[in-house]
Amino acid sequence: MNRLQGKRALITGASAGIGRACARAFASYGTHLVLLARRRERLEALAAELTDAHGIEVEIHEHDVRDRAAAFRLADDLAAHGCLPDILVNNAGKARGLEPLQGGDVDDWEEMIDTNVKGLLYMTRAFLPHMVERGHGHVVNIGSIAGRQTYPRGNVYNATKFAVRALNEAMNLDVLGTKVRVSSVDPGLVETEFSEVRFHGDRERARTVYQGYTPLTPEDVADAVCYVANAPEHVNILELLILPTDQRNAYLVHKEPVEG
Ligand code: 8X3
Repeated sequence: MNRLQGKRALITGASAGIGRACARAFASYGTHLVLLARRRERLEALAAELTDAHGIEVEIHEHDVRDRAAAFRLADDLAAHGCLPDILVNNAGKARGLEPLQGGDVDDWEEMIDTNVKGLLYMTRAFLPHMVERGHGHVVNIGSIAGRQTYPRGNVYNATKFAVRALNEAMNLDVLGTKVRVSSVDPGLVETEFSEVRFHGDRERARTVYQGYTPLTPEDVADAVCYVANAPEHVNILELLILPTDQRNAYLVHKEPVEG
């Protein structure tokens, strides 16, 4: 059953990877979209594609989730023109670096904490009150297996995703008594730009992360997000952990040797 048709979903980090796949998946259900990312040209192309294919309303905003004031301005703006989202997908997030903590780059840490934790908080603080006031809404946080188990050199990235898990739990406690739902979709290894960003643009190194086994695709994760969002209103899926079959925990991955 399609319970997503005619609803409106706001997705952060929508220009690529899991965010873009979520935009396409929601569009296929007939969900109107508010798409946010820093790369406007990519959003323009995506919006054109989805409007043509599905006849939905798509608005795009060049937006950096680290910009605290921008989150509140956007919420006011969307409220003013009647486009508040029914579903907020807190997807924007990143890993920077894979160094032992004692050798970590503090700028990398700041970027991860600002984006993955503070960015998610700003967006949630801006939009959750509207959901509570309207008596419905759904926040879907994109967590990670890295928020359930640390792995060597994951340190600060792990900490940010542990924070997302804690906040997902906390938001659930704090909206008790309302119909607002809060869920976390926690993927394992997904082939996206994630590793290229983590390795500061080193494509070769990034490629090896996904070699010798079949990682998740962004579409696999988007399916899970839509499943969670499409549940009947009395059903709140608090957490959904999704891993490739070749991965069984944060660091146990079965890889076949790669030729060459
Ligand atoms: C991304 C998954 O295992 O690369 O959050 O940290 S992992």
